[in-house]
Amino acid sequence: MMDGLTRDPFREDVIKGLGQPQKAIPSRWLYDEKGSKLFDEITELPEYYPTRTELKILGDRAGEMADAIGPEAVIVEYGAGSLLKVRILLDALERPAAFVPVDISASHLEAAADELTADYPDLTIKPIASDFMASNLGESLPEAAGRRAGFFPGSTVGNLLDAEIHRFLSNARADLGDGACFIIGIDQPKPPKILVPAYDDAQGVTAAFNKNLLTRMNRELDANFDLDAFAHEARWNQSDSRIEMHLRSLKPQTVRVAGESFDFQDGETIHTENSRKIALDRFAGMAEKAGWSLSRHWTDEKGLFAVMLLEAD
Ligand code: AVI
Repeated sequence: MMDGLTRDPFREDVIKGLGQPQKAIPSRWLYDEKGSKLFDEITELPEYYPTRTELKILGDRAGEMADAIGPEAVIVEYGAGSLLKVRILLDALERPAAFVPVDISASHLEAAADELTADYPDLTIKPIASDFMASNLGESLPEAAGRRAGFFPGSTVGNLLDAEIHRFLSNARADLGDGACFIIGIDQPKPPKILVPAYDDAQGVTAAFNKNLLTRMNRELDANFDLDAFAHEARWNQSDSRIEMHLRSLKPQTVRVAGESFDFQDGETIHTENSRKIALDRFAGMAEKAGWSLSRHWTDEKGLFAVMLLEAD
């Protein structure tokens, strides 16, 4: 519970978001401890193809990625999540000099660093506890003979807005410096008959992940959401090339959150996440504006997912 003087960004985002004509809460609030566990479960679902497809691309093509990056590189992983992915890259690289995981959770980072140290005794590991959207990492990065390579797998870039992608890529360009490259995994546009089940699975794990936001508001913001009065919804928005997650009110109702009241009509939704599927040419344009060129990409047989290589201009 926050005192009246401490800023609570969760409360601020929720109160502002529920006051908009289309109620919306930024997707980063989906990831409390329970939410992060549920997301891990999602990555193993039969319908959720992105994680296993990206892992397969990395497994098959890490040698080519390592050749493109070159020897004695400093690898900077943004939002360092699954170490599984960076290990595939590290194993293929020639004498990687340093690994810099950047993550907001200090405890997550510590555990990650400990695990890696045991397996890569010659690698300098320098965790940075920071929001991956923050800038000014440059001075904290270790020096090395090779170049700096950003690594941002998982298609998390698809959860950001245009302006956020621009800020993120521009910051990374400034931090990684001239001569850097950047490896980014991005889910690709495809028919809704594949996309919708990936975000509305038969076992209901994605529904639980989405509804956990209501539980979190009940717990942390003294809200009184009735979980049975909202339904999970995954919608394909063709014009914006994105899957949207919503929580749909199943009846007219009033909910109290952090001392304020919010009315819901029957069928009204809270928009909780965008998962954009950004095609190669579109992403190339975004990268260009932030000082990067798309130099090549690797994909799977069906073109479901793409791992892109950007080079600093
Ligand atoms: C983390 N992110 C890339 C996931 C995605 O596919 O957009 C989050 C997610 N939401 C529902 N399922 C998975």
